Amino acid sequence: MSKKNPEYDFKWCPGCGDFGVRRALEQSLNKRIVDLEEPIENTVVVAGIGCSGNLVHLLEGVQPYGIHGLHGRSLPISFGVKMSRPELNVVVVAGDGDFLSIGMEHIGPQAQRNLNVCVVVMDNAVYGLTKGQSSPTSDLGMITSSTPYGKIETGLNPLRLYLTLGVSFIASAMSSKIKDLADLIYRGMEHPGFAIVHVQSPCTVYNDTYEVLKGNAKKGIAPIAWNIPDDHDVTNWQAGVNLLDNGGIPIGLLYSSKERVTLDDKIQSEKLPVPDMEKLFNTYQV
Ligand SMILES: Cc1ncc(C[n+]2csc(CCOP(=O)(O)OP(=O)(O)O)c2C)c(N)n1
Ligand code: SF4
Repeated sequence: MSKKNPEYDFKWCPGCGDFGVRRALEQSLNKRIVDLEEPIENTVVVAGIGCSGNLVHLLEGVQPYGIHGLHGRSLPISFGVKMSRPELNVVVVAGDGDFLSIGMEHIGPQAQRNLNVCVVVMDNAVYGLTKGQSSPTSDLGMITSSTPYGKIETGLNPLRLYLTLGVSFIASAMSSKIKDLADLIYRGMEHPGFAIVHVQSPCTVYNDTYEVLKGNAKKGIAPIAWNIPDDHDVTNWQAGVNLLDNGGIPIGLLYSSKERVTLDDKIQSEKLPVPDMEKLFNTYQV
């Protein structure tokens, strides 16, 4: 399982932001091996379906375990892994369509449980794999293959959503800033509880946002991404909300709270009994 599948020949398009996310994840996993002396087999990467989810097959170097599951169901699968093997380091990789559209219903419950996994969302504001349909994070009026007259819904702000749902670690990053992204993913994996690292990862075929994100002085385009100031209090939920009111895309650690107990710890401390499966089966069989 922790070997590459030679028959899976998917390739990302040149310039796809997901290349940077892959490199950053590899760096953060390698850092765990060195710093924590943790074998790579202790990590499981659970992937959704999309160009983004294909990352699980494209990791280079040492191979963690990987599960390429169902579209929108990366969180329930990671929940299952964590419940059976709580000691594992579980990383979810998903696209904005996968995580915020069909998979949206799972974010709230896992945030409430404070499931101890780290989610890396690759946001390109389209459905890349299925040829560029609009996604929840596509902007109002955006022309895509599914919105030829312009998208009629406003674009979702995922960072505001995560704060509202009670996610206990929220970071925002760009795929092109690999070192910073690797650091945030590392911290997300270290965080005791539900961590999301939301990455701007442009799709060079259907929605190339590199210039919009970084700006272009020669063309008079101001960047929409800006760095979260060093003095931002990451433990202050309201400060996080206020920061988002500035608009654009803040980059860095937005919120981190270790106050709430994680689901794994809760189960351990309450010493929940293992269910008597035979009794359950006899009770519920028809
Ligand atoms: C249940 C189900 N519905 C729809 C699909 C088709 N499908 C595959 S990937 C995808 C969207 C991918 O978009 P996103 O999650 O944003 O990832 P990206 O390809 O942009 O990285 C869809 C709709 C599917 N595989 N399974
Ligand atoms: S279609 Fe877009 S998201 Fe998919 S691999 Fe190509 S550039 Fe990347």
